[in-house]
Amino acid sequence: MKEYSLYLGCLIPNRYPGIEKATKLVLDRLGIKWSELKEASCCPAPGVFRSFDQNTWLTLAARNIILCEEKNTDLLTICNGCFSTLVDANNILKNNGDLRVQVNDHLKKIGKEFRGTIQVRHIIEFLDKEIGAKMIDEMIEKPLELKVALHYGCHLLKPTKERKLGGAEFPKFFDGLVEATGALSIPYEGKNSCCGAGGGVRSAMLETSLKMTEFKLERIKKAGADCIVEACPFCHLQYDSGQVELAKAGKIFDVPVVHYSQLLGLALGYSFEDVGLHLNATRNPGFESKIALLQKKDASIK
Ligand code: 9S8
Ligand code: 9S8
Ligand code: COM
Repeated sequence: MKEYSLYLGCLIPNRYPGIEKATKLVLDRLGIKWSELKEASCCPAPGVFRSFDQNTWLTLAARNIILCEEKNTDLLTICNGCFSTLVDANNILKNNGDLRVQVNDHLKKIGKEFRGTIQVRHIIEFLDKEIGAKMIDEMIEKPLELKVALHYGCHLLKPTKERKLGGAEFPKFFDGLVEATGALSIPYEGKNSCCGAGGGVRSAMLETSLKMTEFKLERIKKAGADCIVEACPFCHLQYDSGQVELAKAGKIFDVPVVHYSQLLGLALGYSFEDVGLHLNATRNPGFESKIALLQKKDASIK
C-alpha cells in the first residue's frame, strides 16, 4: 500500500484534538502507512477563500499539495471542507494549463512548483475503496449496537459531477462503513441537507446557521438516534457547539456528535477518552454508559 500524508486542517488540532488522536490510532490499527503533513497551512477553506478569490485560493492549496508531492505521498483529509478545496484544486491544476502557469508563477517566489503527481483522498471514500466495509467489519472488537443519524455533509457529495462517489441523492458508501461497526444507520428526513455551518454562514449569520442546525436536530431526534456521526470537523463543531448555543434559547436536544474516526476507534476497543469524545461540549451521560456497556460485551457474540 502507498504511504499517506495526514492533512489535519485548522479545526481539528485547534478545536477537536480528540478527532486527531482517534484518527491516528485507527490508521495505525488498520495498518495504513501515514505521517503527518507538517508545515501545511489552512487548505484554504472553500466556502470562504474560494468564493472571494480563485487565484489566491488555488495558490495556497497548491502549496499544501506540493508538500505531499515533495514527500511522494498521497494526501489524506479528515474534513469535508479540506477535501473539497484540495481535491478540486488538484484537479483544476492538473487539467487547466493556463491556471497552472499562473499559480506556478506565484509559487516560483518560494521555490515551489505544482507537478500534478499525487492524489487527494477523504478518509471515508478512502476507507470505503481501499479497505472496504467488509474488512473493517472483520476487525471490529466491540460491535456498537447504536442507532446512528449519519450526516454526510455537503462538500463530500457535491458538486456531484466532480465527486463521483456514487449516488449523490441516496449515497450508501458512508452508511456501509457506519454499519461495519455494528451500528444501524437510520433514515431521517433531510439527511442530505446542510448542518448550517458551511460557506461562511456560521461566522457571518450565526442565527440563520443555527436555524438550519435546529431543523436537522429536530428530525434526528424524532428518528430516535443515539448519536450523530459525521466526517467533517466543521459539521462536528456546528452540531456540538450549536447544541450549547441552542440550549441557551431553551432548545435542548442532547444528541452526542461523533466523527467517524471516533466511532471506528470505539468499535476497535479504544475508550471514550482514548478517542477524545470527552472533549465534546454536548455530553450525554446515557450515551456514555451505553458505550461502556457495549464495550463490555464480547465480539464473539456479535
Ligand atoms: S483548513 Fe483552515 S479552516 Fe479548515 S478544517 Fe477543514 S477546511 Fe481546510
Ligand atoms: S454541511 Fe453544508 S457545507 Fe458542510 S461539509 Fe462540513 S460543514 Fe456541515
Ligand atoms: C465547510 C467548509 S466544511 S466551508 O465553510 O464551506 O469553507
